[in-house]
Amino acid sequence: MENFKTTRKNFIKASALIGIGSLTLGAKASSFLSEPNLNAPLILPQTDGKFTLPALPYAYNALEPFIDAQTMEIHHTKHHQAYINKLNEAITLESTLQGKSLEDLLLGLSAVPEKVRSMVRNHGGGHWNHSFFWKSMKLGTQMGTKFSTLATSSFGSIDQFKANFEKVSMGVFGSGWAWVVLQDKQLKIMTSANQDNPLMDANKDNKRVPIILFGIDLWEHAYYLKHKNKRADYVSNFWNVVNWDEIEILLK
Ligand code: MN3
Repeated sequence: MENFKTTRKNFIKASALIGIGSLTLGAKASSFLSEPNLNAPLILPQTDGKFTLPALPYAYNALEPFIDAQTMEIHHTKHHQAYINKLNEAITLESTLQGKSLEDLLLGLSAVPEKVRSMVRNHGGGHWNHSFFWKSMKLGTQMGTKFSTLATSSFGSIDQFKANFEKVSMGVFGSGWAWVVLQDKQLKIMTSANQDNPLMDANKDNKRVPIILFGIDLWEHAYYLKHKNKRADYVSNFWNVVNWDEIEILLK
């Protein structure tokens, strides 16, 4: 297992560019990015042609009582590992993918050869989303001023922001994610089905790539052992485990 590698420096650069409203990625959709992208908050590289399971930055019981240790352990060692295994199968099947970071693969998804594209989408998305999700959680942090200022200007108040996020999360049908992103100097709430995420093909047509601040896994495997069918309880409890310190770093 290897540790997370963040692109803090790149992120600072991206945030500065967003600040003057001019961030677009120049990469062509038809080819993979040749440079690290400016605004992925997490870069997951291959090691010897394989992606590997990142260590959790805390113990399995670190998010108790809001997310239980058994859920965390199964989620990390079984579900997350399974996405990585399938993603590595895709890399084996298509040698042009070897050596690419996961962000490059996802940002240029439509350029991934078709025979493995859905594998990269589903399992590469699964690897990225879970790696980012683990980093987005920590017990006992407080919302910082950068985020609260943005939430107030974007949604009217913190309570309105939270209510919106919970409503959107409850509205995701089946399995998927809800995301909080910074785009055009505004906080936005986005959703994605399955293991899709806002990075996928975000460099296509020079679209402005949203900066992902955090997301919530809305698959039943993320909450069923503790909350059973009550997604609302899981979502309302999620505020207790958001890693606000990390979000302030992403907003610097
Ligand atoms: Mn999951």
